[in-house]
Amino acid sequence: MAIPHRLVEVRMSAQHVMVLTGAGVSAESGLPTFRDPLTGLWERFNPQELATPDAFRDDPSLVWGWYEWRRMKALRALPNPAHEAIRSLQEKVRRLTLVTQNVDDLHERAGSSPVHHLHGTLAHPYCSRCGAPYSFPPEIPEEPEEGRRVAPPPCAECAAHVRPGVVWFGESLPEREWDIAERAAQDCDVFLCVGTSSVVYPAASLIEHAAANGAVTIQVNPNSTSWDDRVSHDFRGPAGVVLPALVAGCSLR
Ligand code: BJW
Ligand code: ZN
Repeated sequence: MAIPHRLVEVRMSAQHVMVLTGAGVSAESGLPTFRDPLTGLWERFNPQELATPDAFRDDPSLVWGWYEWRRMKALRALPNPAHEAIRSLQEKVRRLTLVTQNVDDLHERAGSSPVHHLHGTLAHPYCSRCGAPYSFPPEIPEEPEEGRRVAPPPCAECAAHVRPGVVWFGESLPEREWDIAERAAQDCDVFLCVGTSSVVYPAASLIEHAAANGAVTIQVNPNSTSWDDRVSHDFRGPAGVVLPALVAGCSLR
């Protein structure tokens, strides 16, 4: 893919690149997105029944089983060329802040560090009553069938249900991660937005802040979003193809 010369210059002079990723960055690893027509999770599952605190209170085994199914899928998935390209960009630019809405650990497994998870992670569940962290047993269980109920484990401290370590609708984002993301959006001179529909707030406000502060904004997505006409550069294609091309030949510092 041909990358415009002007964009190469932008990267050469960048002091601080912020990367925000969404489910689309893991799509080519075989993990379904939420809102893609036909393949998105919300085509087959109702978010109100799975991704809210009320849903967990009403049917903890349904919700825990669904997240176990997703955790097993993520454990068996491998980072793809998009994750690798972001890792390699981190090595090439002066400063890079990587913020993800994803709950998988594919950025970490591609070698990126640190990774700021705005919506938590599948790896760190905690007690729904006292907040005590829960550690999964080391052995990887069989992948449960889609939609199968699995009882959540009891908390070792208070015996209440352990819940997935993710951020549901109506819940606050982790304060420290959100602070880092907000500050990076104010400070960055290049904002790279990859594989997100940019509809879930407050994460979707980050590109707004970066653009308002004069950052060059770049979107990588095979489909249209409300940002198509507002970004400085819109790359319409899969992240696993576009990002390696974007990062190739970029030698900075
Ligand atoms: C590819 C590709 C390829 C495909 N390559 N790309 C302001 C206005 C309106 C509403 C609100 C607002 N502020 C807050 C709200 C409410 C709510 C919200 O935003 N609702 C909107 C949906 C309207 N937000 C919240 O509730 C948040 N909390 C909050 O604001 O707290 C304060 C508060 C407290 C009390 C009351 C009110 C406010 C929390 C949001 C938590 C989101 N949680 C989820 C589930 C997490 C756990 C889990 O994984 O199950 O997070 S929802 C789901 O959406 C998940 C994702 O991280 C998130 C974003 O989705 P993402 O990543 O963008 O995925 P998709 O599927 O939408 O898009 C994928 C994209 O990839 C597509 O564009 C494809 O085209 C593309 N793609 N293949 C590149 N190969
Ligand atoms: Zn507890």
